[in-house]
Amino acid sequence: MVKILKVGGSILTDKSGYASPRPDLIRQMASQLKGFPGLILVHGAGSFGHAPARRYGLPGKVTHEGLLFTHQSVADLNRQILEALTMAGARPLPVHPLSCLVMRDGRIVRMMTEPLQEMVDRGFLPVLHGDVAMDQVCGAGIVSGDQLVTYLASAMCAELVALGTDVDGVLCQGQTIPVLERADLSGLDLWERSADVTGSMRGKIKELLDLADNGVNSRIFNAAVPGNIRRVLDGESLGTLIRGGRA
Ligand code: IP8
Repeated sequence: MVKILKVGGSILTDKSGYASPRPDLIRQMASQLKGFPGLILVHGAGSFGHAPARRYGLPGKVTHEGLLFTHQSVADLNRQILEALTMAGARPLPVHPLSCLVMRDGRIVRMMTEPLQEMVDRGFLPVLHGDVAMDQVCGAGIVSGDQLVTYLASAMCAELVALGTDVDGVLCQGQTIPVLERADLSGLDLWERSADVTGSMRGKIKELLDLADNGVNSRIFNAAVPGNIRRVLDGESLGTLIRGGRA
């Protein structure tokens, strides 16, 4: 059983810039991740992924330059995050989705999870990220951190799934909704900050409701607040619980 944490690119990078890290927030995250056995970390791509993807017409347009440059850019963010995690004593190892999964029509159909399990079993922290990926139908596309989380949560029977964003959870009319089930969705006027190439809050909720349908609940919380990442990994009920239920 593993715990899966995703921290969004809107926290770790400045999305109004181009490949702009936020070193203080990267360090703040890293300082909370020492000493959690069984943890897998996925981080968003932020301005290291969405800006180059848009520039090269991804997803949709498949060029060598677009794939290579976008991958190298998100791998650079991953390298900076690994550096901070190493400094914090969290024993991280990088895992690049481009090299270990394949998609069909934008959805992961196969991913090699054995290396992740071995890393976790030996007390290391695997660190994945939103990436470009090969696709058996489209040639190539983008795999979001959110999709990685839901795939891994099902494939590796996660006991805890938490997605850290820069807002307090799923917001409706300025209020955080404590619990969200599929049946609640149609009546809600959800708050959305920005649409990026992988779909933002709406995309996240869709992924997590599908996961809840498969019996795995998850939580969306504010990972920018100091200490919240530790609290959520310790099992505190922060933000919004995305739950399987009535639908
Ligand atoms: O930030 C997107 O990943 P996300 C990955 O987790 C790219 O949605 C390359 C834009």
